Amino acid sequence: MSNIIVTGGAGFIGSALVRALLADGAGRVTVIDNLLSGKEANLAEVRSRVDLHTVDIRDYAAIAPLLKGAPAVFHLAAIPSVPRSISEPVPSHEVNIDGTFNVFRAAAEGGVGRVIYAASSSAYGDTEVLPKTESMAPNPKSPYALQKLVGEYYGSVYASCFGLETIALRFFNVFGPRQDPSSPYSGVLSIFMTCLLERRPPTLFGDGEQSRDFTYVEDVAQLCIKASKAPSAVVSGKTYNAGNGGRFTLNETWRTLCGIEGVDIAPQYGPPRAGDVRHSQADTSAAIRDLGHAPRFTFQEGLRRTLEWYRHSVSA
Ligand code: UD2
Repeated sequence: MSNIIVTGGAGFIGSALVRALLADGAGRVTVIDNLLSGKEANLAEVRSRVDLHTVDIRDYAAIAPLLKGAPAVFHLAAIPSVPRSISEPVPSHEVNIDGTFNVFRAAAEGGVGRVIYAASSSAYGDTEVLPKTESMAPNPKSPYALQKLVGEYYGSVYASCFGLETIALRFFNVFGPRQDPSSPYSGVLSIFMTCLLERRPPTLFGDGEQSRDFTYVEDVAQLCIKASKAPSAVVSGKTYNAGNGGRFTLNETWRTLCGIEGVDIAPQYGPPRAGDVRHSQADTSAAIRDLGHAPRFTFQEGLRRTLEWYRHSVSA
């Protein structure tokens, strides 16, 4: 039986994609996840329709038989986080580069239909012009950014040299329900959510005027599915921005959240973070044109939904 595969499918974004695939008509989905940061609980409502394999993408012999003959592999497994790639460069490199190579190699050798690769907006680094378009030269500022870019290049080369259909989507600061707030490497919005609900000030690294194109997780999941269906002649071997197209500073984001909650809590400020990109905003026109990208959630609506999820789901 050949199933659609999601690596990292027990993670915050991966599990949203699994739910979206099942809603889109996939009978079953196979998840490959080492449960390092993913959680089986993220798949609770759909667990009976998911084949979960607790294996690590660093283990080629374990993943190759699972990928064999799959119509599509969504490769989301990774060790994310810019600061984590600086404090723990070895596992970050091994998973994000060696593990990603294993996925492309196993997909090519196993006759996979298409690999949809989760790339990162961090590949751009600091650009002089906003929004950031795919034709700009990448300029990675951290090990994580470089690793994710290498995965894009591998995807492109697997398309041109090995005849594997591939597509890379540069995710732009994805947020939403199930993003784990408990690690020092957690995404900033998951940290904001818990601070707000506990009435604590967040710590903003630097002046808080850095900006991000925060993208709601369900919009990213839908774009992944569209990327799996777009015509190969148009998209294979290419990279597309997977963002919302907006841009909000951390200061204004915290103020917006305080406004939604009806509280007034001044943030604290700390030193700037190494490897941090200053501003990030996606030009989404290529994804709209070639993939039919159509984000449904405004930033404010995404914030409201996410906050409600944390209010009801996170006790600590
Ligand atoms: C990068 C990528 C993003 C994704 C992600 C995966 C960019 C622009 N974005 O996200 O697309 O691949 O990596 O990890 O490179 N911050 C605080 N206080 C905190 C935590 C964070 O001020 O407690 C700041 C942080 O310094 C940064 C912003 O919030 O300026 C966002 O940080 P993040 O770790 O949520 O995500 P980022 O932008 O590194």
